[in-house]
Amino acid sequence: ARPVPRTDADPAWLPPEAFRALGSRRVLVCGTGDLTDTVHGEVDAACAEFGGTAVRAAVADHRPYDRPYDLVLRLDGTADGTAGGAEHRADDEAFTLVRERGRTTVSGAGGRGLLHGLFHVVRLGEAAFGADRPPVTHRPALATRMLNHWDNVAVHPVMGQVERGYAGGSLFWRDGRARGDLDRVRAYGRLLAACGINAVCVNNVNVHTTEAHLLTDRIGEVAALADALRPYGIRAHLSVTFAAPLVLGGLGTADPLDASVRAWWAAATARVYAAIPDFGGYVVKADSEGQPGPFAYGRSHADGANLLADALAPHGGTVYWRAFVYNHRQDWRDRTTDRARAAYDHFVPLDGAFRDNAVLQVKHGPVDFQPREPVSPVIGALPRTRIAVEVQATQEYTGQQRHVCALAPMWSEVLGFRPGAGASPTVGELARGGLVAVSNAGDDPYWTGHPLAQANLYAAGRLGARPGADPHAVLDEWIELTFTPDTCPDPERLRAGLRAVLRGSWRTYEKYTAPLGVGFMVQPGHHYGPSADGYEYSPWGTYHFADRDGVGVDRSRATGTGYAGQYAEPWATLYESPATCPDELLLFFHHVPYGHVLHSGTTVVQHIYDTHFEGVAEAAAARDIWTSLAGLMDGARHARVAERYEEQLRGAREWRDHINSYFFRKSGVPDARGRPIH
Ligand code: GCW
Repeated sequence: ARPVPRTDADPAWLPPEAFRALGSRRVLVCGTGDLTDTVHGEVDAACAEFGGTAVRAAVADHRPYDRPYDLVLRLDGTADGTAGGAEHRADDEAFTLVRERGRTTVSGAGGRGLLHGLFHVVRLGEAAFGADRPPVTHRPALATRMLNHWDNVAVHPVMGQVERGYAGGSLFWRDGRARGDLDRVRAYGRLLAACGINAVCVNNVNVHTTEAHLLTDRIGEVAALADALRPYGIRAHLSVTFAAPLVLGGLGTADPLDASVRAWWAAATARVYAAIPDFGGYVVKADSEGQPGPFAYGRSHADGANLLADALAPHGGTVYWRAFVYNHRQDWRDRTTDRARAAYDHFVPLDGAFRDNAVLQVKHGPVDFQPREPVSPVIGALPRTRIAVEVQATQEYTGQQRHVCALAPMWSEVLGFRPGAGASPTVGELARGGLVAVSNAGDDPYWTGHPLAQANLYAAGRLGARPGADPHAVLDEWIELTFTPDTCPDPERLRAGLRAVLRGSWRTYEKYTAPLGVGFMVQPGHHYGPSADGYEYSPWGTYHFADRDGVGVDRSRATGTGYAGQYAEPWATLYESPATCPDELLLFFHHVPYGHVLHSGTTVVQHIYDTHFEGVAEAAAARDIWTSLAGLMDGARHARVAERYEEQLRGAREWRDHINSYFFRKSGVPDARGRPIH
């Protein structure tokens, strides 16, 4: 049995108490191999804690079945799933659960399936041992649920160790090397397995010089991390620089069609697989924000992606090629260039040109993880390309883990969106390449800085496995596991309080920040706090064009940048006109006068004032609910969140006053309700 990793970190959604039901039973674990050892270790630890018994048997031994077990966790077949092929197969991750004649049986199709089955039993708690349950097979809908860590090995002078990280240092890298004590990495892998993550990219997509070497002379460090994550069913991936043949190989070019470049990648990749036989593949940010790419050689992004796909193919690996390609040195005077259009314009013409093991990794919105964006039109527009959808768990633009912003409801809106007409597939169904989340975890004792931000990490895994799941149910699951309300004096009040502060938190955040989908009114550089014109005259392509008469970006076909025309019907027509465009996206698609009347019946400027006052009131109400929950949970955790709520409230007021004053001064229109505006 593999011992459960012990660390000083917060147990997050796997506190000992969550194992009570399982740990007080008679449990048989059947099977051999790495992942079965992990399952056995979990069962052992739980039974030691809660008085149950754990027995281990090999698959071939049938006698143990005669004894009266409450729970049998059984590996079917011989595929433990950790050896060989690097490709994720959802079938290996499936498990079947049945309860009959007083016994619950979980059979895993592979080692990963067995592990998922174990954590399913943990989630069910006592309910796993109640009434009979007919056999149900559970299989993750998306084969890849990946975390991208924007972690640097060497602390970057501007971005720090974790780019856009709000939870301390890196979980993987310390003092310029892979962490020596890997228990924290194992504990992380265990948490990820319990929410359904099966892939991790261990370094920043911006690959600096030190990090470039992970691919070659420092692959041993990546291998050590991969070894620590493997028993939790997680495959390691690496961000690589497209210029690797130049900076590491000493070649004179990185041209994807050059024979020596192709040979270099093939050889380098073979060495990666010699060190990490189940290596998942490469993540690449090319020709984006200064990273090198195929454009330097007059080649397309399909040429670039296929170069790496071909190097990975003999080993079963995948290249995740990011679609985040745009001009970040735009002239703000130029009204014809529209950053929102860029990914579609670059990649749609390449549909069908990518290898089968190349995945196009697309941010969920067309610009950059704002609190409100339309769904990227790229997602429905490349039917012959495998698409992965990228979301941002790290809260760069949603309060930087100082504000509560539960993102499951936002992600679930994205995943449920149908880019085509009628009953056409949802984004969750189109994401054949998987769901990728930029991780929000670091070496902070609570993993995510803000203890409630753990819910975002949890939801990334669960929604990847079940994109159609009810996001509130996912949050409820997280609440039950993390807070085990039944152990507190007033479980119903605790549940209700936690639901109240989480469920609406994204909408609350949206209300007090940039209005009606216009986005980016943040402080330049670090992106925390308001600055209405912070990016208005910058080269980054994120403008709102507010003047004395109105605000918003005209992205219509008729008079604007034409971006609305990148959508299929019915969306193209719906977004084209302010009369049909949904209120929450109005300023993303249209430039309208301040007096424009929304579907809600209020004018744009009055809506801005109203929502900003409401947003602050909602944040204050959430803070008060939180205060009232003291005594119903661990005191230190309560205190950490309480402290962050004070900062959230301060920040929300700052946003309200800044944005309201900005629009009042631009428009001269007073608040109909006479509230203080400065
Ligand atoms: O959101 C932006 C961030 C950058 C990030 C970039 C990306 C890793 O501000 O820090 O770089 O997106 O997604 O590549």
